[in-house]
Amino acid sequence: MSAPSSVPTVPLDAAAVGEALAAMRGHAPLVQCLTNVVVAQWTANVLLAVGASPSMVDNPEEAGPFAAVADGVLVNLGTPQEATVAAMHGAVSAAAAAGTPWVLDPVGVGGLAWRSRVVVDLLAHASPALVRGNPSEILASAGGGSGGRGPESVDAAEDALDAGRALAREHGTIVAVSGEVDHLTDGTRLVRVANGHRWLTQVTGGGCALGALMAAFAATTDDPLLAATAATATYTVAAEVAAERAAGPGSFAVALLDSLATLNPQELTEKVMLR
Ligand code: ATP
Ligand code: TZP
Ligand code: MG
Ligand code: MG
Repeated sequence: MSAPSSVPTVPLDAAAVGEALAAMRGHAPLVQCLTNVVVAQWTANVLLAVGASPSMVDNPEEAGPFAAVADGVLVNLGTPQEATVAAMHGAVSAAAAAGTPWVLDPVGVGGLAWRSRVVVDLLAHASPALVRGNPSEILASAGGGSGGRGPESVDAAEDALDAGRALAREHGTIVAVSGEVDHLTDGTRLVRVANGHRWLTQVTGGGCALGALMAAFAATTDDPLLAATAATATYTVAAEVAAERAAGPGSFAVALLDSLATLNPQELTEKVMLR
């Protein structure tokens, strides 16, 4: 399968964010997810709803060959086993060789020693297009902080920003720090996305599915900072629309799939709050 052609690099503004959504839907990128067992189904549903094509190929025999034909790859460390870590290295090798963007979500690093070494090894293996995590995970990935509370952050996004910039520069990547306001940086430029809803924190995989969306947008957008911004904007604006129709986290999760499917580029451009 040939990789989808990318949209040209465009200035980072609200109109470019809407155009990136249209381009991503136009290509329906094949996104390989090596993700955790908690969020796999939710992640696949989010990708399908938004118009991408998920495939959870995460065993050591098939992960490399599949990454060679996928359009984007997600590596999420939420529930790592030795076999899936071997599969991650195979996928990262093949993605790097093919020039396919891969996204690292270092779930739970810092507080847990073995997966923290896995992150160091993966980052040494090849540079991801994007690293996406909560503030504690970004601090730990840059070699600092005290670790989160399992997959949850104990730090604020602003406090992880310097670490995020350093990590972005060291690996030539984009770093996305989640929170009430998402902070996205390439080590120089900074974009803040102020959309979202607190119910995203009460649906498991609220952050993990965003990493998969970033892989989808990175597959079809030349500028990875724009890809990260458009993925975040799509997810968080859809969350705001969904929250208007929902009574709590359960009905919100269902409504979020509906609003991801119906969100159009013009509405995204009108509602995104870039700071
Ligand atoms: P954690 O691992 O701590 O759950 P995460 O990075 O996996 O964090 P969240 O911090 O829950 O995921 O972020 C997922 C999305 O939810 C982000 O894009 C963010 O915009 C949104 N979000 C998080 N907290 C809030 C909040 N208090 N208000 C509005 N939106 C929020
Ligand atoms: N345990 C290991 S991974 C995981 C849990 C609960 C899911 C974390 O999802 P998110 O998106 O970081 O909130
Ligand atoms: Mg969360
Ligand atoms: Mg998380």
